[in-house]
Amino acid sequence: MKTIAILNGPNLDRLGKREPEVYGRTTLADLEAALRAEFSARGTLDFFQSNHEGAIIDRISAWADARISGLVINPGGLTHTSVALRDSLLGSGLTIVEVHISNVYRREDFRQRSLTAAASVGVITGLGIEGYFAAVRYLLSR
Ligand code: DHK
Repeated sequence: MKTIAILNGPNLDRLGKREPEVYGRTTLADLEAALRAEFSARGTLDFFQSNHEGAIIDRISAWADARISGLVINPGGLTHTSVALRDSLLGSGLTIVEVHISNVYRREDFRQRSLTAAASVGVITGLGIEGYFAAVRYLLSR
């Protein structure tokens, strides 16, 4: 069975409460339950959320060592700022899909640069939580 990791970065623990007009009303717990319901027959899903850059990088290293089949990452604000996260992703050797709930190209200029996207095979932005489903589906089908 393939293992797909789903990693959410800073502030995504507040999904459903945080700016619902931008990020929707689904909580992270509900999203994770819905992903499990959809995909658990086809693969093992391993979820992680942290507001701490170092904890995120440590987890990526562990997944890299475990040679999991794929990683879905929404790096939150670290997308636009973190060289360390970019280096971690590039060095992991993992197959990665970057997801953004909102369409970052319709928002502030600073959101239109992703330092992390170069580590991924593709980026999904603006499809709401559906982006996570599309990303997992893609990684399971490879
Ligand atoms: C989530 C965040 O927390 C922001 O910092 C990004 C992304 C966009 C999202 O759309 O999921 O800029």
